[in-house]
Amino acid sequence: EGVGPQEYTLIKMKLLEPYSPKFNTFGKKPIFLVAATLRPETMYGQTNCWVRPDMKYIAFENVSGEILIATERSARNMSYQGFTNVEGEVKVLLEITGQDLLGAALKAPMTRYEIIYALPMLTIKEDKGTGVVTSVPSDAPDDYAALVDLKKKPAFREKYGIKDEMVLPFEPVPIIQVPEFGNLSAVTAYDKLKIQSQNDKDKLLEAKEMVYMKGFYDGVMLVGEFKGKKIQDVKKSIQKMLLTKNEAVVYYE
Ligand code: A2H
Repeated sequence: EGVGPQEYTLIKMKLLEPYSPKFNTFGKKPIFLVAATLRPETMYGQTNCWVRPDMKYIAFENVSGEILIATERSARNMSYQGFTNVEGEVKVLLEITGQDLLGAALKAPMTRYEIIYALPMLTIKEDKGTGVVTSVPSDAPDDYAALVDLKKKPAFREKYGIKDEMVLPFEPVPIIQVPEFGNLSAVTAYDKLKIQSQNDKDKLLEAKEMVYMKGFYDGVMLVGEFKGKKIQDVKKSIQKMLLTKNEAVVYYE
């Protein structure tokens, strides 16, 4: 990481009704989980959203009257970036844990899956992004590892009250072709390194290093408006598309 602030794209994942009773106090205001990503061009491949069950999240209102859910730390940062009515001020409307969000049904931009679900990822860091992570198992080894953990361990699903239908129908979607890695880079790297679970830290780091540079410089879009184009040439355009449609916002930290 460099010396300057890191730019993230915050993807707005809309909470679908019926809401859990905890969210009843917000009336008709739309509610979004906001996920920080460095890879807006991969949003075509979202299969679910990740939250950490034991982590604290808050709900607060932005300048447009929308309710956003993220960590309090990130909400404070957002309040200095024009997200809230008063600079530096976050009015905490609700405190919840990741556990409370598990199984929530969401509508996310660009993905072919009409509804996706909030699922548990145990390796989410508290001091990065919003604490909400969007899952693209085709291209992110961490996401693929966590999805496989849920798919192959019924006890893990049960522990967190995750229903089969929130996990089993969701498969990695081929969205980017990378030379030597095919159209599901994260899956290729996961298999090659024989990764066992989301806790396989060193191998996951290695997997990420294997695919990222190559993906960025030689990856080609297989889907969407920029099909056939190189990632480095379309990343910004895809981000812009999301921003224009109000499906994402820029966030720095
Ligand atoms: B990325 P960096 Cl397809 N804890 O988005 C753990 N991971 C987090 C996080 C947190 N609190 N907040 C964000 N992230 C993830 C897509 C993606 C990402 C792809 C490929 C690689 C990739 C889909 N998940 O990240 O430390 C988010 O996952 C590679 C590192 O700031 C975010 O982008 O570099 C990335 O890590 C930000 O990590």
